[in-house]
Amino acid sequence: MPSSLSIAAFAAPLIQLAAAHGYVSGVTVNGGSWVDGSNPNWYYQPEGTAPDTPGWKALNQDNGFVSPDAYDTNDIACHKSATPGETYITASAGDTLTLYWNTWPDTHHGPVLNYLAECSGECTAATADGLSFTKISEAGLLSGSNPGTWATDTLIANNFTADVIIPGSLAAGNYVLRHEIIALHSAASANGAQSYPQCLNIQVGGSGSTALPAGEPATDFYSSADPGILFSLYTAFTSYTIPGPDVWTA
Ligand SMILES: *[C@@H]1O[C@H](CO)[C@@H](O)[C@H](O)[C@H]1NC(C)=O
Ligand SMILES: [Cu+2]
Repeated sequence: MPSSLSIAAFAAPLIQLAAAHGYVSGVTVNGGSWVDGSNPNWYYQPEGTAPDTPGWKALNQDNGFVSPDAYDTNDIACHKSATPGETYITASAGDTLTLYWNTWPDTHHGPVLNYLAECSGECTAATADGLSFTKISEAGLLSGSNPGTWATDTLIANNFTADVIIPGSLAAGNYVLRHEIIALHSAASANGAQSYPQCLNIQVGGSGSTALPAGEPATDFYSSADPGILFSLYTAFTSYTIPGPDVWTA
C-alpha cells in the first residue's frame, strides 16, 4: 500500500468503529468460491500484510460516502483516493457475479447501480481518473413511497448481496466493475445524497465480440440537482428517476 495511506490508518480508528455502512467484502462468480473484495480495516494492519485482492483500496475507513460536492473529483469513481486492486476476479461474459456487502443499514434506502470500464492494459495499473464507465444495470424504487421499497431493501433481504450479470456478448478483456449504492435518506437537502462506490478488477474471458461503448468518466455521471440526487424520500411520490447515464444493453 502507498505509504501515504498508512498515515491515515492511525488517524481515524474511532470513526471506523462507530460506523456501520459497509463495503463489498467478497464476490462469487456463478455461486462459486469466495473471492475477497477490499476491507477498509486492512489499513489498520501492519504495512505490507494486507492481502492482494481484486478490490480497489480506498480511504473509506469510516465506511463513509462521497457527497455531491465531490462529484467533480475522482473520488466518485472508486471511493476516496482509491488505488487499484492487485489481482482480478476471473469470469466470462454472461456470468453472474454476486457481490457481498458486509452489512447495510435499513434506513439507507436508494438505488443500486453497476458500471464497467475497460482498462487499457492491466486494471492493476489503472488510475481512477483514467477510467471511462458504461452503466450495465441499475435498480431503484420498487414500490410504494415515503420511503417505499428500494433496491437496497432487496440487497438486505438477500443477505446483503447484489447480483451483477456481465453482458453476454462482452468482448474478453480487463475491466473495472464499479458497483454503487446511493443512499437517499438525507437527499432532500442539497449535498445530502450519499454515494458508496466500490470497484473490483475483472478479467473477462470467453469469445464475446461486443466492445464496451466508450462510456464517460465518473465525474460526468451526476449533478447535485439531478432528480435522483436531490430527492425527498420522506414524502409521497409516484416515481424515482435513477441518476446517471442510460443502461447499455449489449
Ligand atoms: C451471508 O453472507 C455471508 C458473507 O457475508 C456468508 O458467510 C453467509 O454464509 C451468507 N449466508 C447465507 C445464508 O447465504
Ligand atoms: Cu449512514
